Amino acid sequence: MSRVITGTLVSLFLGASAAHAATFVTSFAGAPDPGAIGTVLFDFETPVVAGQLGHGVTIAGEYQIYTGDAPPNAAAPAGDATAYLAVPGTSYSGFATLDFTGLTYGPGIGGFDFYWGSIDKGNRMAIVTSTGTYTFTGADIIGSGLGSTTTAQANRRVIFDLGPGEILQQIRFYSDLPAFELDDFAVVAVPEPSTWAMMLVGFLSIGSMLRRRDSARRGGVTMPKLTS
Ligand SMILES: [Ca+2]
Ligand SMILES: [Ca+2]
Repeated sequence: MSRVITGTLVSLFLGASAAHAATFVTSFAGAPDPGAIGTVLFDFETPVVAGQLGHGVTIAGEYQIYTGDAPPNAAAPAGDATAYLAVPGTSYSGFATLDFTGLTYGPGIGGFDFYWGSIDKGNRMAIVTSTGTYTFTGADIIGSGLGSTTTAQANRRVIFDLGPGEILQQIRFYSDLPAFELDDFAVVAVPEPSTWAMMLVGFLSIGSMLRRRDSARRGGVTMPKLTS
């Protein structure tokens, strides 16, 4: 099964069953990036002007966009030769905030994923949503190999899911060590009501068809005649 389908199913499953909380779902080994699950909104190839990342999302705080290694401030995510985001980018520690409150993308975000380079113990993220603030550290994602700039273990595509009706407001990226590096931030759209309605109609049609078939089969059976 393709990762995209798996990711969608994971998202649908969690969306239907999880509590209203941002959740770390899973991650895939990188070096290079195994590829986005959702639609890439930010690849950081376009210069950021006045904090505008695109799609109504802004970035503020301490960050730099680099291409390639930038010692001692940042290292390119393994296998990534393109521009990427580094926090803080020019100092030892700091944070940057992505603000999604002005998001203009589609029907809303049901989950998101990105390629996280050289996952460090000093890396932390806070996901601020309509239901609360949820924090994750590099150690929550991988148990060992922290900070490696080359291994598949420490360079991963990480996937987060939002609960039903939960609205993403901000993601804050922190680093107490240089640095928090990421690229190709992607989102999975919340299924539109019309999509759910079509799926429901489909299920009901199949159910109805099976009931009719079952009924016809029972009606068509010749019962053995009882003779006295
Ligand atoms: Ca890029
Ligand atoms: Ca790092």
